[in-house]
Amino acid sequence: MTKNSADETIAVKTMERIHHGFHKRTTLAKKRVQRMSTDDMRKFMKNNGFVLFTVLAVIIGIILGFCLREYQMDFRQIKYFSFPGELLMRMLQMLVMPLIISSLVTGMAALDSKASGKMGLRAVIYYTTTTVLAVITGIIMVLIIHPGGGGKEKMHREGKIEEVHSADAFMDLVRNMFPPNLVEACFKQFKTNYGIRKVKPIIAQNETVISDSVINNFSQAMNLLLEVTEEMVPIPGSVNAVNALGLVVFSMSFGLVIGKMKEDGVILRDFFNCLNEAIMQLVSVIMWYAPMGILFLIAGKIVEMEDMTVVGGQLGMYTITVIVGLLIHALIVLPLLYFFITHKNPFVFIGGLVQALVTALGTSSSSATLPITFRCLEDKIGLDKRITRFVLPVGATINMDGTALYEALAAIFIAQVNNFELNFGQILTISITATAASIGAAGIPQAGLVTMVIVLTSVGLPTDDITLIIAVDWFLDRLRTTTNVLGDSLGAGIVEHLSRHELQKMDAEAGNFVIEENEMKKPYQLICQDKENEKPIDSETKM
Ligand code: 7O9
Repeated sequence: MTKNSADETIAVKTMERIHHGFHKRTTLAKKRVQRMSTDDMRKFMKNNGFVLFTVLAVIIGIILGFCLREYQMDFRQIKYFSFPGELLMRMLQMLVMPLIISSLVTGMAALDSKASGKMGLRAVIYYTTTTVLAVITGIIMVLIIHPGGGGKEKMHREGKIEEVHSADAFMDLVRNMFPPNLVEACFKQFKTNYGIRKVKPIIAQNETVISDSVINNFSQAMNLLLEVTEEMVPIPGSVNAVNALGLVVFSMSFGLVIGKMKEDGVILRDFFNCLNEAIMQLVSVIMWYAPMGILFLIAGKIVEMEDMTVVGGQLGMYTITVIVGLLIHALIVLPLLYFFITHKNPFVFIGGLVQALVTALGTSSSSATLPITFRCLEDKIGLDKRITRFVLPVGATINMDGTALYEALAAIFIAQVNNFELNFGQILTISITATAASIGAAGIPQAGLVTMVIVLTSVGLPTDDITLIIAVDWFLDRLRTTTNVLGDSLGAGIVEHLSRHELQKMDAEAGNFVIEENEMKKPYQLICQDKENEKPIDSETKM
């Protein structure tokens, strides 16, 4: 065969292949339209059936919990009863670490440093804006409703408060950003403890004086020895908890470097990409168990809770204030922000998130909910994976709108029960510390109460009064967590919208022409929503 005829054959074959591909795609498209009613209805039912299960689980859980309270189970029985819920928590937590590492590494590696810088900046602006808005909402609510009017004498107290030095907590946060041992970072966080050190009085340190005193005046020497005082000193320690902040910092830097290495980094990029896909498949399996787990988590908590008669008067009003504040932030402020930026219906978005929100309610941990949040955002809402992989873990670590709202509100409530008049400067201080505390919470060991102590000490409020609100904390934590998860997810939606041009540019550069195949993989809601999204492709194929 001559070179020319060989070229012709190749050209003809290529044409045939292109034609065949085109034909196949059009046939598939036609079939898709035909099957629309049956297939998509089935898919629709499948998706919504799942959501229905989850919501039903919450309702059944609440009813079952209240019914079983009558039987006054003992501690052992309650633990047995909560076992299926505990299993769900363990399964979710099992996936969190490989999930955040692999998603951050691939998420960062998929973006060049300029794009990731821009997106990172957008995410950070969103996080700070929404956190500040949350704090303002909380403060306005507590000032309007004024739940702490009647003093604290008659209020119920619960728990004990440990003393914390703000400077030490801040230094722990920075230390935790750089774990000296990555393996240890998976299960330990650095925490400053306090030890007692004996301090001699200055005069006693002078040898000659003390020996003279011993010789000359025995009782004077005894007095000097008795003057030895004790001092609290910081000593290094640790607590058993995942050092999320350290892992996040490491994974992001690692991903950025892999991205920079271009061809040389392909093996690692593929490895982490594959790891991420595999973990996400495990998440799909666990999602089938989630409704069952959530049912028992909620029922177990209701059976276990103390008698709620203590939640009368002021504590009841306080609870209502927090609920109203969180609802305003979650259902008005955040959706409005989403609407103004993206011009899309925020409630369609929230509708796709129901499972993640319910899981947050059941687990009261936004990090444990992270696997489900990923699934909802990528599969149901159809956000670009380059965005979710990068924005969600960072959001779960530093963006806690509900927590910020709660801490500012609680601090002012404690001021109110103490009849402590706060001036504008003090309210500003509370806002700033509450924002900072919510951003740093994941890096501060045993954050829950510690961050609250920091906020209170910043304006000189008595930290002991945290014991007044502990009785309702388990319940409000669940609502805060739900708000946190919603904030992170809407943030991912907003960052995706704002970054759409960069994403499209990256797609064009990567020469990706597989729009249709990807479109076909998307579930029902996504196809409907994508018309307004104008998002060309799914990132999966490019990585
Ligand atoms: C609420 F995303 C991960 F996986 F990287 C990640 C892992 C762990 C992110 C964060 C954490 C973490 O430890 N977070 C953390 C959050 C630690 C201590 C306190 C809090 C605050 O938690 C919220 C609250 O109490 O208001 C809430 N329960 O969002 O989980």
